[in-house]
Amino acid sequence: MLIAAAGLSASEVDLTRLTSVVPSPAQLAWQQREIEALVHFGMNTYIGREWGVGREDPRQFNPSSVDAAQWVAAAKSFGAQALILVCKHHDGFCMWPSAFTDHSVKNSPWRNGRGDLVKEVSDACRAGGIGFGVYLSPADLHEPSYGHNSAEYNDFYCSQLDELLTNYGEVCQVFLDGAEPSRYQQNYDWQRYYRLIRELQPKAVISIRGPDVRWVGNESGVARKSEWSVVPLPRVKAEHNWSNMMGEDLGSRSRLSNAPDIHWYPAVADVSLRRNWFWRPDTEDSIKSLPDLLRIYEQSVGRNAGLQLNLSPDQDGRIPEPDIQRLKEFGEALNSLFATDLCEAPDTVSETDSKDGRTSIRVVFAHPTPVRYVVLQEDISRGQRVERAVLTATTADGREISIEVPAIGWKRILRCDYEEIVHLALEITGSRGEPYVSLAAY
Ligand code: FUL
Repeated sequence: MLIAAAGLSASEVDLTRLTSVVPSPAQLAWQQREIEALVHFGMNTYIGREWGVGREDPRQFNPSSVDAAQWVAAAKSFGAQALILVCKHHDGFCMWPSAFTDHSVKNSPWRNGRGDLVKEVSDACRAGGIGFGVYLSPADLHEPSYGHNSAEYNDFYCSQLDELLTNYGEVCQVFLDGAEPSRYQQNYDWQRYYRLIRELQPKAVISIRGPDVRWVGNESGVARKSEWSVVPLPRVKAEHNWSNMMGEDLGSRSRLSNAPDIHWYPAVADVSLRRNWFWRPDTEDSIKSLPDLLRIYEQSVGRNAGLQLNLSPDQDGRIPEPDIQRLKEFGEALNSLFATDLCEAPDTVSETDSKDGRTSIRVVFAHPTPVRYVVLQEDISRGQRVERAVLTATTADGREISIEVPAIGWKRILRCDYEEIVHLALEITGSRGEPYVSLAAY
């Protein structure tokens, strides 16, 4: 249910300035996807390292049974709506036959040197009806110009971007990783990269070291308690290289009030299903448990961030069976936990109310009802507005249980685990203008 309340009075800050910052169409589409799969598979899968050094022999890459359709099915089984493929990691080994380097699948025995993983995976994503994204590591330890001749390397990097963004159909995300595995200093021409990406794939978001989606700041899949999508950038836009933001408070009203330049810049939380990003032998015991995955979902998607869950195909090129099983359990759990909104039951009465600048939503159940989750959402096409709210549940025997809600954004999932509830009330006590909020209970 949507509520549109009477306007709240503006205080010391110009609230319209804060609420006028809204997502671009590509950012909105990205946020609506909620869950994405990331896939790390490459030279590192064969050498037992997370970061290769760039001098590996391409002949080591020789999977016997790469199965992109299996990867896409695994991604879909837990609700991922896009798959982001590591096309090149920091070691520079390309998973497509790039014309600009010899360090690629074309010099491996895989498919007799005629393989193109980017093609196989992008085709499989299209066939499976999910988005396809590319991770092209800005750092490249194989390429001689990297860190030695910045201008030359920038040309090289743009040529590779051009290949990936021209030859494989629509791309929904370009993931520009932030790691710097070398002591040499490469001066990346970020503005040139962004211009090229915008020109070739206008619907793609540019994430991590890009202007559209920021890294949440950890690799555990956990967002901040208040995750703001409107944030100040430390320098003027033209100069800023959109570095990661690590502080705890990125977008409170006081942080924004003196900032000259504020942007819609939502967070993505990435995490691997296993301990490592790339497959390693003997790591089956590190596959996250179902309760771990549900907690990660609650603390990422449920805290106004996107979730990117990484899958690690093994040396055969398949995602191992125990991983497949766990992903399926995760997807089934999400489907069943969030299947039916209790507020939609025919005998449930819901109403919204606005008095003295305060907005509330009330839900009265016809019978005492167990409520495991309450899910709040803002209509983010009108910006992120709610700063504070309180959810109060009344039990069948008249007790009241309250939860403080710090921020909402795209989605706030509150884990309640209430047994017998007759009444739920959400009171919005702080907002940057009229709140547009929906409430669902499961
Ligand atoms: C990091 C990289 O260094 C890791 O290897 C991995 O690719 C992760 C997603 O991003 O910065």
